[in-house]
Amino acid sequence: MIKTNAMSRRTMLGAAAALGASSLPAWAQTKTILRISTPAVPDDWHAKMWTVFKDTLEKSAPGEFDVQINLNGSLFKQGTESTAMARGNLELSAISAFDIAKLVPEFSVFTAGYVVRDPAQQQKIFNGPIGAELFKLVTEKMEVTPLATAYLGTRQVNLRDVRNVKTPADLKGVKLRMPGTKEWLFLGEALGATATPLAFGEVYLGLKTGTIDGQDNPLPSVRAAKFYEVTKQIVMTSHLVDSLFIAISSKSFNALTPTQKQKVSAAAQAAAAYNNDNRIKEEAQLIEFFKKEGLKVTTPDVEAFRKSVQATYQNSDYAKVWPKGLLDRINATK
Ligand code: KDO
Repeated sequence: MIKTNAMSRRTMLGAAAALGASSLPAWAQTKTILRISTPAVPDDWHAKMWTVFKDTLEKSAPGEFDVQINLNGSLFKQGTESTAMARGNLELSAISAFDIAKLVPEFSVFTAGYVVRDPAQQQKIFNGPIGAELFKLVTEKMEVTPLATAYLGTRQVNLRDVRNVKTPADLKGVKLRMPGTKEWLFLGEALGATATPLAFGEVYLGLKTGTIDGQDNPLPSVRAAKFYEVTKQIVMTSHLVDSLFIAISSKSFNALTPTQKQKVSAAAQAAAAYNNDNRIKEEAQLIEFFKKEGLKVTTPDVEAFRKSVQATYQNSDYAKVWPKGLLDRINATK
């Protein structure tokens, strides 16, 4: 973890203990830098939530932290944040189930389409015993500590040209952009499309120029990243109730005092709650917005998508590493 002056941590802690942190002379004041990296665009809720994190922490622990927010993937490329945190090159990010599944295969159950039902169930799953068990594995295997679960939204298919899409067969041959890991590409193929890897920051141009035929993202991100300007249709497949886990490098977290740990966790919870409330509210209103913008919003045969996607996952190697009974426990979470 980075400190703003050269004084060693041990000396600082000794001095702080002797004097009480607030009575340290100005020259000895040090702030713990918390660098955040996210591919989120500024206008999306999971970008704005970091300001809530920063403000909450400034209020609860004045002068103790220097929170630095880096949006648009400007500090670390999308998908590289977990490794950066494990190495201690980055303090915080919001990582996906897909990022986690690369190192914790059990977690891939949450990359599968049509597993989590809605945002309320998502919160119950991750704030209950299932979350506790799986986050323990994350901390052990990834050297990052999950602090809160944010709802990224429910993913929908967004196409450049209008198409009659009722079942996965109707997406045959559609070059559907997915983030560039095999777990994401598998989801795109499970939807019936030809999955094409591309970083989030390149999607707008890809849609504009036609190097891809479509992309999938929750409606608030389609609005915030302005994908509606370069697409003509949204197919309401609702294939993934997506999550992002606010996580901190374990090295950084373990260097904090117990009180600081509690304050950082509380700030992460506040950030997630802000994101979740606003995103859920906006998600309910966006269909009208997109229609006004001239997009066709269509509803496919969601049951046909559900059946086909679920079967694809059940017959895959992913399902083989899902802990016995986990899917039943998820389904039983109400
Ligand atoms: C995306 O690239 O489609 C995705 O929605 C994947 C998420 O896991 C997350 O990285 C998100 O992009 C970014 O935060 C940008 O919104």
